[in-house]
Amino acid sequence: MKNITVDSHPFADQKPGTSGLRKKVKQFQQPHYLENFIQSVFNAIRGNDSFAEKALVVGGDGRFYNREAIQIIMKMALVNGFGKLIIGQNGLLSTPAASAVIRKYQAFGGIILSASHNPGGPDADFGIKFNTANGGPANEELTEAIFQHSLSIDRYQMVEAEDIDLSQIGSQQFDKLSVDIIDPVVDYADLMEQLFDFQRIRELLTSANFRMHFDAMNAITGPYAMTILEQKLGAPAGTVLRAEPLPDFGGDHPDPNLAHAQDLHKRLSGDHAADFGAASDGDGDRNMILGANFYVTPSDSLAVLAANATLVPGYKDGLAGVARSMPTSQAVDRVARQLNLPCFETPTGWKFFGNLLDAGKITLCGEESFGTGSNHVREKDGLWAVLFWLNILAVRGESVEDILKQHWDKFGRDYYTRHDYEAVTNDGAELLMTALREKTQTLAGLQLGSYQVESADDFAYTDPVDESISQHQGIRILMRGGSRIIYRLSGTGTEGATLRVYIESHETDINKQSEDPQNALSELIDLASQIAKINHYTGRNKPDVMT
Ligand code: VG1
Ligand code: CO
Repeated sequence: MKNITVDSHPFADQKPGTSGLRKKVKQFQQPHYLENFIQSVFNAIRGNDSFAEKALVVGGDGRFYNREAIQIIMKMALVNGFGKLIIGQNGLLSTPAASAVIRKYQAFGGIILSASHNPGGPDADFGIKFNTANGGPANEELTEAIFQHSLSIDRYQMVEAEDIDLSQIGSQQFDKLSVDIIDPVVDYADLMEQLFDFQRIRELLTSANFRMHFDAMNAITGPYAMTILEQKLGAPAGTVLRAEPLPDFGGDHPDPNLAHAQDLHKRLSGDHAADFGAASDGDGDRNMILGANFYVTPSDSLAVLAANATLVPGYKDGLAGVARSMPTSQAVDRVARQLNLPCFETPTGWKFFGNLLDAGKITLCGEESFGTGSNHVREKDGLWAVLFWLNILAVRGESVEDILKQHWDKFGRDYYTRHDYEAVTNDGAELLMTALREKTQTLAGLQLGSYQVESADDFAYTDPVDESISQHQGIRILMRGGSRIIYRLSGTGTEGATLRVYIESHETDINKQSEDPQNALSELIDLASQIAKINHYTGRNKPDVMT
């Protein structure tokens, strides 16, 4: 084994986005690209004295290039002074499990290899992110420091050595570095068992009149769902669909929405529909919830979990507070108001919940993008949300649809949709946002069709814990009565730009709560494209994806 220092040169594009650095696999495979980024991470976190004593957790969602990347990271960690690595068997760890493992073993932090819901394979996407000791994504200050290091890096260090075999659980020594290979599921499954009433969920899942399906989308949650749902909770064999993690996710997008989970959707449709359906994404942090012939928006899901939290053992004493990302619908705000709980509105991206969770200001939080989580880890957690729902269903003994309808009856329904315009030109997208930003100054008070603009701005967030400020987090057009139109550009894409338009409106009339959201929101949808001149700037006259 020989230590080497490799001369390198900076790449200008290693700025982490909403959730780490995401690029095409081909880009990561260029000489020095991955190594530069890892060295930049190590350079940014060096100086912390626990570097050598504490462990670094490493794992990923199993996508193409996961194995190669882990070997490189190990060889770099050794020379960079780490004393111990904790690695999921075969290099696998879901994002929420990585967070749980970092916390449980009081690790220094972790490196998660994933591009989440983006497709995988030699021509698709790869990603890396660094999580800190609380188990959560690095904050903006740290990701910026990593980026700055990447702009000036001229060398990195590693050993020349054979690859390590990651297939056997146990400890081994890699020169001075001890490497613990752990079962990727056990610690996570234990944590779930502490939070939820497994006995009651087991009764539900084994009863003759309840049927569920979970679509793991050929991604990382397969082994977790098999262990927890089928083995521990007794769900019938075949409950988990597409359970084997594949490096290319079977060629599909591991993105839990109706378009990408068609088989699941079919099983939840029609006269013979199953009672409950759920899916998770590539790295296991997202969730989609379905009832028989019924789709639950992620924003509503968060609100229902908050309203029913005390039915679940892990939350039986109530919630400290809740938070949602700015574009997420205001459904949870209504629950918070009723329960007299603090409710926070953060920018998009899980990293913004970290301080609120660490400070004990919130217990539950979520995003419209199929993300829900709590203070049990510092990432959003797909299977956790599924178990939360199952626990509620087991206690209430009602259907998903009935639970939602009662919820809307009590709080009103927040009609909600997100329209994505994918892979538009960067220039067009930037011009559109710049023009909108200017326009916000003239919109207040205007009557637009049946809506009157109350205020418009570019969302800025001051973190209530450390008072750091994050600007330019999305254009908000707020109407009288609470309807909203929001625009922002995605920070996770790898091709051109993606414009996201979020549209919502509150309906308290119980007789008007069963419409298709696209119809209920049609006037606002039209307004949204006129105000931003979407066709003019992007050349598109309809979105690529509507959720
Ligand atoms: C998207 C979602 C955001 C989420 C992020 C990471 O970001 O909108 O809510 O936190 O993905 O999720 P963007 O910048 O593309 O809108 V995941 O499951 O990719 O870790
Ligand atoms: Co994800």
